[in-house]
Amino acid sequence: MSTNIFTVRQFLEQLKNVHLPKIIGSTMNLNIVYGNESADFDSITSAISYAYFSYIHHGYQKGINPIIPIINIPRLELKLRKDVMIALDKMSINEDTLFFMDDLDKWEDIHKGKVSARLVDHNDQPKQQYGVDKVTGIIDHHFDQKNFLDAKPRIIRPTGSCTSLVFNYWYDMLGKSLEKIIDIIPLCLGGILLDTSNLKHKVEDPDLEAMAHLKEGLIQYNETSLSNIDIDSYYKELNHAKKDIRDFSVKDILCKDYKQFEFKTKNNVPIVIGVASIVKSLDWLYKNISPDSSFKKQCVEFRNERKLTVLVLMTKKSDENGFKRELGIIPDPSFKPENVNKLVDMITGQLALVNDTISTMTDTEEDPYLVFDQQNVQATRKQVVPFVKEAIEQLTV
Ligand SMILES: [Mn+2]
Repeated sequence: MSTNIFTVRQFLEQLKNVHLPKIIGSTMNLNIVYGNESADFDSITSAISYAYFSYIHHGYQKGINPIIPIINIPRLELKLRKDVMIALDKMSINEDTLFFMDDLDKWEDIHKGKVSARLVDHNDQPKQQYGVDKVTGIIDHHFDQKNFLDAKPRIIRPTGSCTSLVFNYWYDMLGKSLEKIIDIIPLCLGGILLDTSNLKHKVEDPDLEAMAHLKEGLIQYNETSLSNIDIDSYYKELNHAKKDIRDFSVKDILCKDYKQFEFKTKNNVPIVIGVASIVKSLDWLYKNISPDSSFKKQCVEFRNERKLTVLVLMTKKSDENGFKRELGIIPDPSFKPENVNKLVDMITGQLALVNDTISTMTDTEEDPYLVFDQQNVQATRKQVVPFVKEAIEQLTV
């Protein structure tokens, strides 16, 4: 076993201590890579591994201007991702070693006009506040929005996890050798395992390909810390941590896996939709986190704080009766009930929504709170959001 492995932690420390001081306050470009705003395991892994692989590929000894991986949530929210914390801990990386939105906010002032981004796990136009001037690379597994057609690489195709695509791309670039990159195996492995439920769902060829190399790495380097990793128990450990929200506040739960979108109606009125993916059912939340009336009230507060037209909750439940999803819709009173009904009508077929319970908050009578069973259990946020977008674009409000 070679002893001169350049670890992910060493890479991050080098960025912080050696490279960033040279970049900040200079005329150099700020090169960043970031995942989608849910900042889930896959997004975080894709960003860190892209930057790490690129650094190794370009030869860090030659004083290159490296790519900085940005986790696009506030630093304080990382702890809500317990699955990520476990994998980082295996690599002796703590939150102080990483870079977040808060950091980008500080540097961006200095770097106006010089921020060059690679996008992983999404291919959207960068939000204005990120200060990105150009996008020079994309690796993603969401619907191709045909942005940045001259980006290199530009790899967009369906897979279980985006991590697989990032890994495969760089594995080839690095001459199909694991030797220099074995330290990042726990992170890449975790990304693929979580997004494919331990290779049981949504598995595509690139996932299998990446997995085969990662497994090879586990066997080949079994004298390192990797020897402790048993794939099945690692998956169970991560999956359990991901779903462990017992000590969270309502706001934590809404923030943990959240995305926000703005769509325009047919008559060009902007509609802001926030979609919170939640790993438990509403009944579980009412019982374990907050009784329903206060849960609902806090959802309304969240909707108001973020100035949303509609807050959407997507919940999950798995028991002896199988797997279930619920869809909660909490519109702002400014979004009239007849428009809410039209919106719901338009997505009901695609999502097979049934059993709606329309309840109204006790002391904020104007805030309706609609809950449906979503019988199309295959539809995750990746499918639900395009349906909602399509419906909104047909509305005249
Ligand atoms: Mn992803």
